[in-house]
Amino acid sequence: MGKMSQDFIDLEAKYGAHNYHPLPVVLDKGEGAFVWDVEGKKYFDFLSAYSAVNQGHCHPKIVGALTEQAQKLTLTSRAFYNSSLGPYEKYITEYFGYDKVLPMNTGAEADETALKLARRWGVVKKGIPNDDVMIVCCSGNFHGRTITIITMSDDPDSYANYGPLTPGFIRIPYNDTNALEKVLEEHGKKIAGFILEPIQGEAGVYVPDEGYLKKCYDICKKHNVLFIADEVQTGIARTGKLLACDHESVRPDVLILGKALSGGVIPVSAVLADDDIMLTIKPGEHGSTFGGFPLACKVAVAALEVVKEEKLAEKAEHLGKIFREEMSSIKSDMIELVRGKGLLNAVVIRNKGDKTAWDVCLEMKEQGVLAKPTHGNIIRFAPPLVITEEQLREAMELIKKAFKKFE
Ligand code: IF1
Repeated sequence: MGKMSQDFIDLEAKYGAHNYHPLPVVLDKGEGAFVWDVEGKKYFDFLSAYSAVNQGHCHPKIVGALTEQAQKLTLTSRAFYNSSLGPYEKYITEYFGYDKVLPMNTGAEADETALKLARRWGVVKKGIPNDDVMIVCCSGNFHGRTITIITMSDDPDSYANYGPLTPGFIRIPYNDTNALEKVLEEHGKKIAGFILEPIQGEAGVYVPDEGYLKKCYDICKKHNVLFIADEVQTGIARTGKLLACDHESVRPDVLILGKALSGGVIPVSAVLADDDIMLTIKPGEHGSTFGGFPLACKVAVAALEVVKEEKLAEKAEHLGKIFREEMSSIKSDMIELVRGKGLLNAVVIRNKGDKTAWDVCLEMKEQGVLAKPTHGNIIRFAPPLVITEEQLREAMELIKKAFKKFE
């Protein structure tokens, strides 16, 4: 560990909350698929800030949009109209095929907004008594860190010892359409929505069975329940299609986006829905100071244009296949299985003696590839979608060298 890196780590330890346990590397610069630490060492970024930098670090077109708007008008609040929001709203609703967008900032805020929309629709449109309205969620979920969102979690690290949680949620097993059918048969009348990740990221890139999304969608329609897709991590081309739901041609009733909606430049999130749902929230009933601010509007348009111009979904599809083939060819007794879709992949690690996934990540760091374990033994591999095939193959060689160290 270089002295400069240690100095930065010490500063964070002394002055910052200890709510993370980062890999011991101090990043200072990013460009495309690469990041550099303060000592100038170059790494392949195989986390992409949890799929927020799909377009690559500091994409010139996105940064250009940011810097140009930043010198003109950054924030007006929604107390007034502005010349960026309407064009952005038109662009993104046509881009994803919905009547309306409600712009927010972080993924958690977008998830909270989706939950409020679903509950509001349930009460005013489905006629569910206000105090009875329920939302169904899935075990293994991750939708953010607010108190209502952690209510849905079954991970004690997320929900434990934060006091009383929010009523109104039923959790069922993920990837189990019978469980959804059963809960809607029994309680469907008071259920407004079913929220899920099309692929569970934090749970370790848990890809559900083929047809799961479509079956869930059909069951929801049968019971007049909104199908709410949290594509904060799986959206924006990450899984080889614009949205992970596109793999099964499922159109969510409520679509939640975040992360790469801004290319990782500033926090931008959004909820998309049609008028029947979106217009149940009236003026003054929801919002946010920065929601849809001019800077976000210009950055998000640029970020979405990059996805199309650079065919990032097609790239993710093609390169993801290469990644899983190459990863599966590594002869290592620490590799239990490889799974994923597009360039959202994970390797389940079998401990070897006292060596764990964390040690593999430390060794990959030495080789020049950055990734981090989730839930202890699963390493997520998610490079920026702008990585070239040549760069991917070069990174694979470094990953293979890292695993060889444990033979
Ligand atoms: C952290 C996890 C991933 C998300 C989905 C909503 C949100 C997230 C599907 C909330 C955010 C981030 C949070 C980040 C690490 C990362 C993460 F490990 F926390 F669980 F990706 F899996 N829906 N996920 O994945 O969006 O409010 O963060 O903008 O450090 O907590 P946010």
